[in-house]
Amino acid sequence: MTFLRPNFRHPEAPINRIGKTEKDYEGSLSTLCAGCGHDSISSAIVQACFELAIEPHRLAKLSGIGCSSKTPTYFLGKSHGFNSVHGRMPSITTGANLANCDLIYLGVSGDGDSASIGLGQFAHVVRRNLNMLYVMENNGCYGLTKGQISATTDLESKNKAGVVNHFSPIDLTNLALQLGATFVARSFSGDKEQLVPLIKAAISHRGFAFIDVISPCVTFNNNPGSKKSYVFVREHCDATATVDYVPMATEITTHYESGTTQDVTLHDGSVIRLLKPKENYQANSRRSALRALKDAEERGEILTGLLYVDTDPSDLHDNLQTVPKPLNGLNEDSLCPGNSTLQAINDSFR
Ligand SMILES: Cc1ncc(C[n+]2csc(CCOP(=O)(O)OP(=O)(O)O)c2C)c(N)n1
Ligand code: SF4
Repeated sequence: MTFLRPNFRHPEAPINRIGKTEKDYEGSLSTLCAGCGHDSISSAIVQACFELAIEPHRLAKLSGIGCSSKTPTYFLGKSHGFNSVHGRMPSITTGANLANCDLIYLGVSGDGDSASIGLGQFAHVVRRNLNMLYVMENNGCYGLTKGQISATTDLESKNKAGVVNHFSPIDLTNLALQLGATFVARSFSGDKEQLVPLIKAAISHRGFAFIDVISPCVTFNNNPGSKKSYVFVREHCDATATVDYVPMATEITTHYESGTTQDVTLHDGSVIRLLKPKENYQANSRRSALRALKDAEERGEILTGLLYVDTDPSDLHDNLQTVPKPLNGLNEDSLCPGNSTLQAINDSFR
């Protein structure tokens, strides 16, 4: 069996602004179970990066351990990659980002990786507002270790082995909002139309962007009684709005009836367009997002879409006032301030 993709390219495959086809954003052939939601997320990441015309060498993908954390092998084969230790993706990304602020950071994790062993790391990367996209591929179980219940398994949800969960789940979108996350969204692996614009907007956001993607595990948690099965999620999704992403410097030509859209302009000039937003939903209000999540939970629904965005946040580099250059690009002149400067610093302490 080979895990390499054939090199054939359709001669008329669409080409993006930098002359690349979607193929240039693919990775190795997936070894996940056929039908696994995680593969659909990889495909949405490929499409989003192709459409954003990202230079593959400008992106670094990082992950922890799990079926979800294996997926960076299956997309962006020409980008930088680091598969770390279970639950430790946030600290590895923090180190990489501080060393090189010029790359786009894309972290992939699972619900086990993020909400159990990695919960402490998750909390701190959120409050530091690290400039990254954090995708949690949420199947409500530990897929890689054969389907045990996880911390995001819904109350009274039953897995394939017949085990019913009696513990309160942890909702990481809710937690991220409370900890000060500056971009929070939820989506479903089976809804590429919603997921692709959310990924594009999250990559364009300067600061910590979190997307909780419900991603059914077909092997261990797709049975009747599971609240993370394809059928259950499809029947219980309720979106804050339909999302469209308009890149910077693109003329907005489509017109909608007034009151049916809400535009959110990000710091780089790109626009997240919310079509038919729910009544009174304000994507720039943390309070509105938390209330909407609680209301949806009480109705037994899963709230998806863009939940919250802060369009002008300060990220970790702003707060630490770091040099606006990758550390390996600093030369002796910038690293060594010279005797007179050192003398002045020493004198200031006398
Ligand atoms: C320190 C440590 N503890 C436990 C494990 C075993 N382990 C591997 S993956 C995993 C959980 C995976 O679940 P999740 O993050 O939800 O990913 P999924 O496989 O469901 O995509 C566990 C407990 C490990 N690899 N390392
Ligand atoms: S075990 Fe579940 S999560 Fe892992 S690859 Fe198979 S379907 Fe996906």
